[in-house]
Amino acid sequence: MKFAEDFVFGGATAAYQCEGSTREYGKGKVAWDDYLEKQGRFKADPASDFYHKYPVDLKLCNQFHIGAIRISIAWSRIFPEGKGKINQEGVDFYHRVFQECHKNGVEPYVTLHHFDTPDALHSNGDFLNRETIDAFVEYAKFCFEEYKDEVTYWFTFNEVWPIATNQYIEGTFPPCITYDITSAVKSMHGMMVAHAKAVLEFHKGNYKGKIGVIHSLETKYPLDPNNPEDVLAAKKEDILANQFLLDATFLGRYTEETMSVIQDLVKMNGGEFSVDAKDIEVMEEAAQYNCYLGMNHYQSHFIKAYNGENEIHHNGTGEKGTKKFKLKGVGERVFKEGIPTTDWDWLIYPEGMYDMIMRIKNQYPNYKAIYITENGMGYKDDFEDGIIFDEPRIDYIKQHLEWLLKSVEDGANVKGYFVWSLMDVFSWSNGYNKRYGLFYVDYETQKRYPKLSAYWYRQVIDAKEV
Ligand code: BGP
Repeated sequence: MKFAEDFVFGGATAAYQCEGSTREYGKGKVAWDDYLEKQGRFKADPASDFYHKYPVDLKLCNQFHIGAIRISIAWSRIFPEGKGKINQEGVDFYHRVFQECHKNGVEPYVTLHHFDTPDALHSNGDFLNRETIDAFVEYAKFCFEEYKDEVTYWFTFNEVWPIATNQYIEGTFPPCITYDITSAVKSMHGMMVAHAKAVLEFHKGNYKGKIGVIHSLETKYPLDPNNPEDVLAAKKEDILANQFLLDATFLGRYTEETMSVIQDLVKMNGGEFSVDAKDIEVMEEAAQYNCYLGMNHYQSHFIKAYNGENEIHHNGTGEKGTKKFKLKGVGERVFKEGIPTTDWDWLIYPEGMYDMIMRIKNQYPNYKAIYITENGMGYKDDFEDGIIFDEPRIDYIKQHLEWLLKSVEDGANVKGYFVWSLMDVFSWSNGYNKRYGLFYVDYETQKRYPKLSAYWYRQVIDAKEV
């Protein structure tokens, strides 16, 4: 089977991971700035210096027939304090980037929030604070209007669950809180209300473009499907990480099943969670105006029941086999024989992507369209005289594209696929040895080198088959 003529092949990036110039040209502070400095492992400057190198990266897209790029706008470049005063230099920068995209025949798919709430709002509770929701909506409105002639495809948030879990459960993103399921749930709800309000503004503004949200969706399988305890553990993790957000996105409310699991988890955590009827009104109204879902997918999980103490270890160095994830009363993620992993212990199981696409199609038939907005493989690329043989990455992407095609064959409306990442970029909790790019970045010289995967991807794009 071939890809449709209008299937979109892209490469993905995010502002903080590629731009560099984190405190230059009027950009306001984000929580990461201080956090990374204190941690002292690595910095986000100059990263891939996209702030200056974007013409080079967009030319590479053009040369390699990559027709779309995911870019995020750094909120604090536009509103350094999160709201109020506008930084014209930041506004102009994105105009230049979008114009360069179009000059190269590359369609920009633009995310408004990719892990980088301005520090002024982040330090005040981020999306646990209603003030952040209001500020986000103002920022979104500003961007819709300002870039309406240059941007057609919008996403509000990138990965609501990873923000919540990394900030409040796993503690790998600032403010680095651990095992606080209640705050994770509340912040997800806050972001989904912000998403809904932004979608309604977009609709009201009658813009010609399209809008949606991006979720990281990982399929949760019981380790032993015949063990009811494992089945329940997988169900709980799925509801917490996936279904809560899919309900909010497509139904605009949380089903009874979702709420009962969420309430149990929150209670076990010693917290409380209630939903304002006004939020539901807004979310329900907005649910019909999502034009598509962005789905990031890297891995699936096999879960077994776990009631011991919390124990999470993030493998942020690439030392294979060091990752641990045991969440009390939810479950333990385990390796499964026969399923390969990356050096960072991410399970390579492309069938999981297919299962998730089909689940959305069946459970939320109003989903309209899906774009795989991120998929790719973190790998310690060998660089020998400018030649990078990244066969494992090619194999990873190939398998995922094959399963994607199978989902299309089985009736799912999947419109596009973005490799994470276009070029090598900074990785939030891993730094620079975890590379994902189609293009290798020599961080010393900022020179780009196409990897074998870039040549392979071009062939797929040209042939429209994998
Ligand atoms: C997603 C994020 C990206 C990117 C990617 C790879 O969760 O949207 O920003 O970083 O994952 O993750 P990592 O860099 O942690 O390996």
